[in-house]
Amino acid sequence: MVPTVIPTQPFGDQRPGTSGLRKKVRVFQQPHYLENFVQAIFDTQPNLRGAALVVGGDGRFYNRTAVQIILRLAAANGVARVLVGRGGLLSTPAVSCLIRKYGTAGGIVLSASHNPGGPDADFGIKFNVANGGPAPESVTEAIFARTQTIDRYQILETPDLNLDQIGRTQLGAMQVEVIDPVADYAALMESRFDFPAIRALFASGRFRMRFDAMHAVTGPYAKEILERRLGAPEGTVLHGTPLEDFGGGHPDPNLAHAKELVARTQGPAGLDFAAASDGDGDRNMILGKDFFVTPSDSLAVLAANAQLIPSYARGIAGVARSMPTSQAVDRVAEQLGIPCYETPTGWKFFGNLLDAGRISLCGEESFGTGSDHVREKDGLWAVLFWLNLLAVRKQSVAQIVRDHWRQFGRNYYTRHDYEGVDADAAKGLMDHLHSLLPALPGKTFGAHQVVYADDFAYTDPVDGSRSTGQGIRIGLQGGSRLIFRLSGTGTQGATLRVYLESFESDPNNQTGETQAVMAPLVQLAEELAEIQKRTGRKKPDVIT
Ligand code: VG1
Ligand code: CO
Repeated sequence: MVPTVIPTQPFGDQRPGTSGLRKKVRVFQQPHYLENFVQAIFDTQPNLRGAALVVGGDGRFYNRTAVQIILRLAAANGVARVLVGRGGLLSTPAVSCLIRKYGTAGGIVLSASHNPGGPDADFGIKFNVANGGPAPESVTEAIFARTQTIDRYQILETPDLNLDQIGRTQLGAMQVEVIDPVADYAALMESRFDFPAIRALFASGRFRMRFDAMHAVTGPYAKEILERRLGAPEGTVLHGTPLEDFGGGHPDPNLAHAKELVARTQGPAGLDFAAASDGDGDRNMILGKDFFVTPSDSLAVLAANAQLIPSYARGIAGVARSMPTSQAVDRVAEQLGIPCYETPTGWKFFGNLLDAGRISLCGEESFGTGSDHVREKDGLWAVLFWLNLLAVRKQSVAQIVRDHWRQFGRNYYTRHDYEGVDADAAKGLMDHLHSLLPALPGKTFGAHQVVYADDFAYTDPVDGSRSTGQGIRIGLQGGSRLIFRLSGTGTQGATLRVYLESFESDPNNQTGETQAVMAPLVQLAEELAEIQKRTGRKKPDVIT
């Protein structure tokens, strides 16, 4: 079958952000828009010719259409074989698992993660490389550069394939294999954790949990792993059917968007454990009875307890956290005598460290936790880690975290997001902060003395690549920090993220209410950044 060559013109706006190219569905629906971006991948990654590729997405609106288009482009560009999840579904960590297990040259993930789905909502596409992780900046920049000059793409003009039936078909010379999206991933999880111990926890009948899949991709994964393989009662998984619009909700597992789940953990009849994941299954939220575990604390607790888990019985090599993530894990690393790396926001920066064996666990404050088992953050993996921990330690979530604070100190932490801010105002605010930086060190604001103030830059210790302009970092005496960054995943205006962290080593002062404890730092952030004056916003849209 001879590919058709279609003339096209560049779209100016195809630069991938923190996690791939994210735009409104309507933008992706423009003629040639998706085709251009995918052709740019093939044009810049010649190793995909004759190779295998994994393709799948989180099931949101436009997922099915996009998968069909990508298959036709892949066939026309000489890809030999594509593994695609049934119904076009694959969670982000499952894509990573499949790329690694079957040694494919890469994968294409279709998702806008935690952003809403539907014809008027968001869509996204991300290219992952052969290690299973998001493409490094050098690759995403090359793809972007190609989108700026592209003048044609190649496609097969064929009818849609049936993606709902497992099995092999041909598309021109390319083989398409529709696979069970869950099986390989579930087997990987079973190999990493003590499933018999978790099964016994459920069988005891004294442990009550719910997992909220938020009508996104993790429903089928959680049902298979929690309810079938681990014997949790049917109904443990809530909102387990993936829907194109996520049931109208916001598939973002945090205190603001998973209110219903949080409520189920509260009061005398509250659940012992609850968890949720996001649109594409790479995020996690962990709740205990009357207790919320901040993602930063979760990473620290997992690192401190890793040896209780079969896959880490012999210890962990090192840890990494994104810059805005709290420093809780730093002190665990210090005590364990292992390295701790601080990377820019986005999972792609963990890839080299994981590949080089320098770290075993890593995480982000944005509900992302993961390890060397794949090269993406992994929501269900984190939930299973906690379940394994609860089964072994036989304590509640709250007891485990409070013990941790007593031993290592508590990092109070909060993130304030201002969404859909005028882009120029946001840029002005960051420029203003920038201009303050040189004079800040040594200055005192109320009880706070500034120790350092910089614009975070990172040199990858493995390949020496450098990333600059990764967010404003202001360190205060005593370990508190203020961080300001603009989001790289939004699809409308700018989103300002203000990250605040305050350290408390005294066990008698570790039970404060987070927002109350943080009030002075919130005020300092306002004073320095002039948020109200510059954005017109009196308060953040989302507090996590
Ligand atoms: C956000 C988070 C970041 C995360 C990224 C992708 O980016 O802050 O930590 O890696 O989303 O997550 P930003 O640039 O909007 O702050 V997901 O679940 O898309 O893959
Ligand atoms: Co996600």
